[in-house]
Amino acid sequence: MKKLSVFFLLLCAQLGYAQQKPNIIIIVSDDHAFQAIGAYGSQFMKTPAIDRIAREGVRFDKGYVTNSICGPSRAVILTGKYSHKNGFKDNEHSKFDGSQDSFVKQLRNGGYQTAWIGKWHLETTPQGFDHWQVLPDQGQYYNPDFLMQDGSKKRYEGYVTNVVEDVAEEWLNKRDQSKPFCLVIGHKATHRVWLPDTADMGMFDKVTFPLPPNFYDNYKTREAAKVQDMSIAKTMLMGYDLKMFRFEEEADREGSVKRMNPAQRAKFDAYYQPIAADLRARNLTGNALTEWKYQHYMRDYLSTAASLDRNVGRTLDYLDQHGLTKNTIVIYMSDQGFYLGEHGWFDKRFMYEESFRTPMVMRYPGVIKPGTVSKDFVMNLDIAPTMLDAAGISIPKDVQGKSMLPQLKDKNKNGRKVMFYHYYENGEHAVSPHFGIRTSRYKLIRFYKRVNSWELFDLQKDPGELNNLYGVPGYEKITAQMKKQLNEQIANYEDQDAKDILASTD
Ligand code: SGN
Ligand code: CA
Repeated sequence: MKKLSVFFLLLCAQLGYAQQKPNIIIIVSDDHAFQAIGAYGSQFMKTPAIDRIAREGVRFDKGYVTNSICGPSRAVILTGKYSHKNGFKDNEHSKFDGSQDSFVKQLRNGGYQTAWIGKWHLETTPQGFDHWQVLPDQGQYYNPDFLMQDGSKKRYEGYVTNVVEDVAEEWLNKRDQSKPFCLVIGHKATHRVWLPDTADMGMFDKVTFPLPPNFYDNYKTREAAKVQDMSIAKTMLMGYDLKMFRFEEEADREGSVKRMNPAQRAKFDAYYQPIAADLRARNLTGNALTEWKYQHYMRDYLSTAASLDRNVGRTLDYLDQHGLTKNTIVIYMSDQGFYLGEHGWFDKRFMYEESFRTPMVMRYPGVIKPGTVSKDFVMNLDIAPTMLDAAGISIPKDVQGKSMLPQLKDKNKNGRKVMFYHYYENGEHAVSPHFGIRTSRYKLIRFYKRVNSWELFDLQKDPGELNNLYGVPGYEKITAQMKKQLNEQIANYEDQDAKDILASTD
């Protein structure tokens, strides 16, 4: 009898649990490299909060984006459609058409309470949310302004990553508790100019970081890589990026510094001024200067990431403290990957692994087994359908991504075999537009507009993507196979631009 009633209770709990729709929190950071995340094997720093999500859920080792840049990636996350379908192709000319469908609108129609807080960066203001409060454009690290839903602007005192988390928790506190919720938390960190919280300045000063093996890439055989303008040596600025000002006059002119209150500014000066003085005294040039820039870049970048992880931890703590952990899906991801000196670069955009791939971890108690490591190809394109699937809402036919849940629930189910990528912007950082595909072993890229060329890589033999095999004797067969698959992908996703480019040239 006793046994029976325990069984009955368990059954009821199970049924009740199954009927309740899961809450959803998606944390989207900016330019956060997987090379800087403990769960991804980082040697550089610890990220206990992101690692906790991975440990209690799944770490996607092959998470990718369809177009490696901020606004376009967010538009893909929202719509589950490629840039040519959702209309937001690049950061320079696109404006997001908020009247189109999004997974958040679908969730809202399905009874969810929805909010987007923090970095948004889609030019038009959000549509279809119960609540939003977003940073204008890229936002500011110190004392950020927010665009409010009523059209006003509100300035918050403090460091942006903490403030975004504060605002997100404020919304969680006042939400309607009778409904499930979907909250997107958009972080500015770790975007250029990698300005850390004053509390974290200097935390990596004692560390000397190893140079990536391809730091001194000569870009031989890769024309587009040669003409880019995103190198640590040439593009990274001493003042703007690395805060090596002549403090008396220059720092006051810099927007990000000018905003600081006197207490913040005093800490900023106390940290950066002696470093700038020391650097001046050393008179470095050539590779010595480039390597100094790399070390200083890494210190700023990782210190900025420390606050990001701490605030992800605050979100997880909030869920624990409010009894929400069990019934809330948590996703942590970046809008794309980032170069931490690989190929001599910072920034993103290229279809090479460091920027094409993005960190992505997900916790879904009761559905995803803790400690799962996924090696399936998944993309930011899949977030929208996955969330609809989790909420039991049917996925609209025109959504191009696929729910990740079937393969997470059943090891025998596989995801896609080929990934299609298309990057459009042809401006800042001089990265030529390109599209291409990646299979488990090979990558084929077609550059156009700025540079007209093909690249083929054997990722098994050349994971650093240094050796372009396109046109190399012996690779005809694989090239033909890859081109065939590229055409299939283009047809499948109905990318007319890519189709026209291939039709008009070889
Ligand atoms: C700014 C940055 C670029 C960066 C783009 C895109 N320049 O233009 O370095 O690549 O944003 O960033 S900056 O001088 O303003 O920092 S993204 O976040 O939208 O992808
Ligand atoms: Ca970005």
